[in-house]
Amino acid sequence: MTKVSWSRFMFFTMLIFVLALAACSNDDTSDEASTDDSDAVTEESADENANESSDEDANESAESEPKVTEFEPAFPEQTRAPEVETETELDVEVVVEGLGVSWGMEEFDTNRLLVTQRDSAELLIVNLEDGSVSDPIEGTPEVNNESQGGLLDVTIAPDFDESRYVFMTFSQDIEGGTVTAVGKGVLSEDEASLEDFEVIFQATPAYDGTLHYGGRIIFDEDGNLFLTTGERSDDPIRERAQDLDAYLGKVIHITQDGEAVESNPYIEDEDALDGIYSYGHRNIQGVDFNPETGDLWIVEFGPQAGDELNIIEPGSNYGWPIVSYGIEYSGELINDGIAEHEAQGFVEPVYYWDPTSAPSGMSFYDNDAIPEWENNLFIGGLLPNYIVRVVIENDIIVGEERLLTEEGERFRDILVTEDGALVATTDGGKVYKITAAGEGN
Ligand SMILES: [Ca+2]
Repeated sequence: MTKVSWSRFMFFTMLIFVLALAACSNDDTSDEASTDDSDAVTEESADENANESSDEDANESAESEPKVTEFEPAFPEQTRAPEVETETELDVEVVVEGLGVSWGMEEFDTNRLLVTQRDSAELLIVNLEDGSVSDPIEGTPEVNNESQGGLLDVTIAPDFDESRYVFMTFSQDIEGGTVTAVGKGVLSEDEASLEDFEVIFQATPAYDGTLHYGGRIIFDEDGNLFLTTGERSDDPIRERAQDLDAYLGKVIHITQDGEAVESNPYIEDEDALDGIYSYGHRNIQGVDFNPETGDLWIVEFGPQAGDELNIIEPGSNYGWPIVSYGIEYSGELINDGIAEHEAQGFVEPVYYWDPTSAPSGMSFYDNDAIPEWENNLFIGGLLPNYIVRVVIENDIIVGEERLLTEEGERFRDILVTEDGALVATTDGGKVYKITAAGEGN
């Protein structure tokens, strides 16, 4: 054997060794993440990974965990923004504990919140000043409360002071399975019941599953509702996120009677559903208007990694499940394993998380009580358990912070009160109130 061929032999031996190592590490990843396709399992997997750390990842981003995927962002600020830290001293108060999964809330009267209970389908009134909780309000709808279903979001009509209309979303049993539904009722003067509750919209088609209902609602300045849905998770139903004849995986724009808004992008298209506003979404559980630009922002729970923050444009396609910055829970690539959106004709997310931030409800801080927070975005994280604070300049994410990381709570919904308190509800049944120190009461 000549010297040259011996070195070639060694080269190929080493190559095989390295490839074998790479294959093993991929297998480790898929073993940890496999077994089921529910978010609960993803979240557990994220937890298992939480104790690993990587020196090569030690940078200035708020994310200290290694990436799950090998994807690169489309632009540098699209992920892992520099870490920022709140300088204002904060009071963090648990106002209420002992509730169930508190999925949605709305401040309907100064420092008094309507709070939904996902599993028991109860609607409660929480008083932020004295910590009192009302008896369940009568007249809430029947729900399917299996797995991720139940009573979801709640909001009030823009003219609530006169009409007393309360709008709620929930998962509803209908023929063929379950749907995300929107209903409304009138809150009685004694606040003890919702009267004349009626369903105004169902995000059809029904599907025989209990995952990915989306379910956030928010009013626009014209008094119409934006509703977010999920794509029902399973393969192949999730592909319906791309179809304009299904309300799955969509942002939907409807009137208070559940009719499509006249200016909707597909109102003239006979093959598309009139209520659709944007499509190609996975499971949108957070929505708010950016107070600086007036744009509608949403956060969608990704697969394994690939949670996205998106600015919603009417008639646009956000790519799921064709492209994603995440991977399957099994560790396999999604579709053709393409992450970049724009080159494929889809809207790039403003920002994404790898590994997951498990995003749920969100709210912009449209208040000046904590000046350094003004116009920042706060997002509840389910697991990892923290509240994400995002600093935005010209629609670019320039900073990220994780708050309440030591509480061990799954943060389900976020709200900013008229007084500027940041309120967070949790799956563990707590209501947190965060204020500048000394200004809580
Ligand atoms: Ca996307």
